[in-house]
Amino acid sequence: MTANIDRAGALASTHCLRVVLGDQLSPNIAALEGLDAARDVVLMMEVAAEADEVPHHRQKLVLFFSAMRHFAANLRERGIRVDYVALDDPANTGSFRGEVVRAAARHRPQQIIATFPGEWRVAEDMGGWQQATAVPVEIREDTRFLASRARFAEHARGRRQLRMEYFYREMRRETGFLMDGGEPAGGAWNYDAENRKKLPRDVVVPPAFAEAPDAVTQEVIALVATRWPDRFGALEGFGYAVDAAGAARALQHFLVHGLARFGDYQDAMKRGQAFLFHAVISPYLNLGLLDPRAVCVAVEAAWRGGLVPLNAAEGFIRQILGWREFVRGLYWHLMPAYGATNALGATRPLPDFFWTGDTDMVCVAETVRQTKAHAYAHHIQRLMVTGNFALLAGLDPAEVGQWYLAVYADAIEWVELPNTHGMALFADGGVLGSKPYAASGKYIDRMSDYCAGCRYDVKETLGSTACPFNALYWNFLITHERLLRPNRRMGVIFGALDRMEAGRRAAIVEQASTFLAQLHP
Ligand code: DLZ
Ligand code: SF4
Repeated sequence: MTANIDRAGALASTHCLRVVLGDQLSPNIAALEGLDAARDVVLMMEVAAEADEVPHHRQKLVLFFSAMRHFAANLRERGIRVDYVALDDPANTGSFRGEVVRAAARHRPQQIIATFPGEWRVAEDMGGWQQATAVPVEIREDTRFLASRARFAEHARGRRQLRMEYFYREMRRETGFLMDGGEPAGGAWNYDAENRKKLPRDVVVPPAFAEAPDAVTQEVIALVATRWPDRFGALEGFGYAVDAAGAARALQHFLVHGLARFGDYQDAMKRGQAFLFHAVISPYLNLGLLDPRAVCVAVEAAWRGGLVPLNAAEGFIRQILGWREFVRGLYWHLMPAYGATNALGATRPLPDFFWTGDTDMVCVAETVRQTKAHAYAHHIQRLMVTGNFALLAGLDPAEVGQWYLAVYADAIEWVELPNTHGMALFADGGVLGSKPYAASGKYIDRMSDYCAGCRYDVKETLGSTACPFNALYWNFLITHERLLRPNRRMGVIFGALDRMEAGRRAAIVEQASTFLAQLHP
């Protein structure tokens, strides 16, 4: 694929160069507002520096590049000139900065217009484009979020702690989603307590959404296979939608097949079932193929139309209107200091099995297997299996963050970092969550069918067949006792630790340290 503009004709005539990044694939993206099709050019660039920033899963690379190519084709169909720099263009410098400079020289625009990006690192880079090109650069606020960065700052002002629940209620009031007059629909703001059911043994799981790759996607798959032959992540079975129409079909599939039971079973895990009742629309939301407002409208309509129960609609809208907006606001409010925190002083390197899946712990092996196969795992697998393991084992938050950013198709740093660094690892010391999400094997056993097929015994804490999560869990509490004991929400658990006999406590510490020592043979 080559840049298909008339270069000679473009010289001296371009009014604005409008930059659209890989996660800005929305027709209403701010940088395109006021576009003059006769004089403006849209710049899109596939660059190696972004593909290699972390070892992104190969399906994620395919998703980004194919979705970018479809977006460009769509703009062209609408008569808009697009200068598209493909990854294998021999002149490609491999970086945003290099490509913006080259494009400025090609088109000699009077102005460059971009939309504020989704990563601190890219925002810093963008801040240097004006100097590098000697062309005025306008960076517009990303209006696709329901709360602007300024709106979040207003929420955060004067608060000692930031909690999703209060922000979420403000957003419900402001947007009117699931509101009946001034009151929350059904009388309660949050039905989380009804979101934690275990799957019945005979549950019938709906068919997974998948679309066969079209010619454009097939070309990108071949490109990625050639360029990254050994990178993490299967290419076979790529089934993501790659444009807005496909993303709309994915949403429809979820509304029909998943949503009604999503509320009940959103925390459940089942071997061999990656998707269960989950929507798997986060990649589309985060690339811009789906609009969060439109998703909330559709989900609320399904409830008001009597198609799904309130706990399903509320649980889903809370993820979009509450959690997604909250973590994005928090990211921009606290970066760059936020990413550098390490409140628990965790320094252990990431074990190889995060990449290979080669471990006897079935819960971890299964989560990594699914991640490799689909560039996807659901929130409880990310939080309570791999995340919980990383927390309990004291894995270095920076390494863990890079892993999450690399392996999930929906991971852009604004969403990945707070979820990993704050929620899963407590590396922020409690800015985002009131206590660490630490759990023993018992939690995993309650929410999944993993333990039944595991060589470890989830009921045992000591001995060679004991579930590693159990000793690691108590060892974690013992290790961080000084920091965590004052937390009133941990009172019950420290009470249990206090009642533990000294000999057992010592044996648990020994068991955990033996296990940790063999993580890096
Ligand atoms: C994740 C990603 C990848 C793999 N490749 C590109 C790319 O080639 N071009 C692009 O514009 N964006 C890419 N992205 C997304 C960026 O790394 C980054 O997350 C966003 O630009 C932040 O807004
Ligand atoms: Fe995971 Fe422990 Fe259950 Fe095995 S027994 S699947 S290691 S929680």
